[in-house]
Amino acid sequence: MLEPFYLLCALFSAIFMTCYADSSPICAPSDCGNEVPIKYPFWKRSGTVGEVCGYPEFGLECSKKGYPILQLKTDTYYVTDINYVNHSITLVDIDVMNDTCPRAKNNVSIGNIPLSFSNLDMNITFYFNCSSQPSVVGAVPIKCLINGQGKKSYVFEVGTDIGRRTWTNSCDAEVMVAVKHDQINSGDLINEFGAAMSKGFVLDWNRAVDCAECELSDGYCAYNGTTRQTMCICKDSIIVAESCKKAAGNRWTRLKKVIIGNTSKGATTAAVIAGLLSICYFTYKLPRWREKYSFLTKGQRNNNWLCNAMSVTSYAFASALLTH
Ligand SMILES: *[C@@H]1O[C@H](CO)[C@@H](O)[C@H](O)[C@H]1NC(C)=O
Ligand SMILES: *[C@@H]1O[C@H](CO)[C@@H](O)[C@H](O)[C@H]1NC(C)=O
Ligand SMILES: *[C@@H]1O[C@H](CO)[C@@H](O)[C@H](O)[C@H]1NC(C)=O
Ligand SMILES: *[C@@H]1O[C@H](CO)[C@@H](O)[C@H](O)[C@H]1NC(C)=O
Ligand SMILES: *[C@@H]1O[C@H](CO)[C@@H](O)[C@H](O)[C@H]1NC(C)=O
Ligand SMILES: *[C@@H]1O[C@H](CO)[C@@H](O)[C@H](O)[C@H]1NC(C)=O
Ligand SMILES: CC(=O)N[C@H]1CO[C@H](CO)[C@@H](O)[C@@H]1O
Repeated sequence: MLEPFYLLCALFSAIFMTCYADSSPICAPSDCGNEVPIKYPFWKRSGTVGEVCGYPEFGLECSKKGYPILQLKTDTYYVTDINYVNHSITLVDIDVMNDTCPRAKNNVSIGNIPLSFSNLDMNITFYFNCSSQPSVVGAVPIKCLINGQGKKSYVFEVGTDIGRRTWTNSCDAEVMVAVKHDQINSGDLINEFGAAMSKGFVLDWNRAVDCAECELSDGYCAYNGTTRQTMCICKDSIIVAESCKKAAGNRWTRLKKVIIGNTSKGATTAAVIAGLLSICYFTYKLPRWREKYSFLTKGQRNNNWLCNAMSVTSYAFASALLTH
């Protein structure tokens, strides 16, 4: 008496995992332990081997404190927010977070990846350890950065550093960083830059050129870590080269991938067969249950060629088993 029930339970989970799953498990959301969700097109680097679901450059490491970390061309940043509605991420330079008098080391630079500065940002330029005081009216040194030899440092909103060449010549280093302009409320940059840098800046992400066709066909862009080739993962976990719309051909290669998936071949195949058996059991042996659970077999069966075909072919097999 218990046996059919075991069977049915196993079956139902199996069906949902194979036929009715609406996204690939390798595109599953993740996080680093804090409240920043990591979802497509971002992905978590740790523990990822082989295929990657997302944009190659959008892989995030996890810090010990639970922040996702993004490596840009010139520096490393904590990701403190990812806005999946507006397609923007907030980054804070790892070296400056919670530092009241931070000393930026590197120019901010995005490099050749599908990110761009948000219009929430402004750029500020630091001139560090200036030996002579350039003769610019109103230039006030940053108090907390005056060093032992009396060298002074200055900060300006980019474009307001009058006499730039003078500064460049008399200072040891020039560094430009981005902050959010709403963090510089009173225009008092000298006192507010520390807090502003701890709040970071915002980048918008754009659709990766290589991924356009895939995403427009409702797929997830992915790439093969070994060959570095882009691929497209469709909603039913099937992997195609470019577009899910073009994938109508070679059904059988795709079917093979669904069944074998990422689990062991034997177990999955067994689960699939079990799942199909349970469909048959419900549909043909228990009319009352069939009515109750008709939502399982009606719409979805019709719009999923794969499951539909598999159920039908296995019906003969199943009824043979059940009538014995
Ligand atoms: C997206 O941006 C708009 C305009 O900048 C803003 O009003 C909205 O709140 C943002 N959405 C979210 C979810 O942050
Ligand atoms: C910065 O300070 C905030 C608030 O105190 C804290 O939650 C966060 O973990 C700190 N970040 C780092 C990197 O220390
Ligand atoms: C930052 O960029 C400026 C000019 O764009 C350059 O002169 C300076 O050396 C750079 N600073 C660092 C730390 O690379
Ligand atoms: C800040 O600098 C970057 C890189 O030079 C530039 O692309 C961006 O447009 C600048 N942002 C503003 C608000 O000027
Ligand atoms: C500026 O001076 C401070 C203190 O002497 C030193 O730690 C720092 O490395 C100097 N910065 C540059 C860019 O030379
Ligand atoms: C990724 O590339 C390797 C090496 O060519 C290949 O063996 C593997 O099957 C590829 N993975 C996918 C999902 O195409
Ligand atoms: C058979 C196979 O490739 N199994 C892998 C499935 O994915 C996990 C991680 O998500 C790997 O640890 C397995 O090796």
